[in-house]
Amino acid sequence: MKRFFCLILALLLAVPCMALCENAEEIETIVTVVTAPPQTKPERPPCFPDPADDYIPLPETENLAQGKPVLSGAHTDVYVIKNVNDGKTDTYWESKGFPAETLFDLQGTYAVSTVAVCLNPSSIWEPRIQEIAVMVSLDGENFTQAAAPEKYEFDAASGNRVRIDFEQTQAAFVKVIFTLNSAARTGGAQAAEICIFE
Ligand SMILES: [Ca+2]
Repeated sequence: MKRFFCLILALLLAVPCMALCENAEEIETIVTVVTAPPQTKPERPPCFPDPADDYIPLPETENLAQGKPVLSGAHTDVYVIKNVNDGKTDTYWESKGFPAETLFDLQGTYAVSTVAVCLNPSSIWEPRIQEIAVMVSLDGENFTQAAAPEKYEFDAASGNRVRIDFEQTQAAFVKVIFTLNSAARTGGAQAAEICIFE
């Protein structure tokens, strides 16, 4: 009798196992292994154009402003000056009123020729105009004008960035001076990043 129950138990266990084995064989016969082509960098299909293709291009040389000492006057709310050269466009500086100056110590003398002012490239930042000038100095006390005040248009379609090119000049200190921001709901200048290039 004991042998009979053992036989029944063995059959009960064997039947599902056989069914699984059969399924496993079936699955094995329909799986096709596809090997992905070699890819060493992110690639975008042609049907998905990159919005950054329409951004105002910036020099590919080192951004001399990033991480360097920078000073400004009063800021609005939590939008402190250290946000202006931390390398991130999702953090920004906002002055309290005008004129608003940022003063960069480049910690060395460079032949600078371009300043870029960037806002967050997201389209939730509506188009605006800011008036900006650039002054340079070798000693941090005596400044000369490199770029006269001019109105620049920020638009998400072109990356919410502007580029100020001027005659190449030796500078150890750079002032970027804001005198207007047309955006509603703000009483000061705004910049997510200010970049300085040779
Ligand atoms: Ca930033």
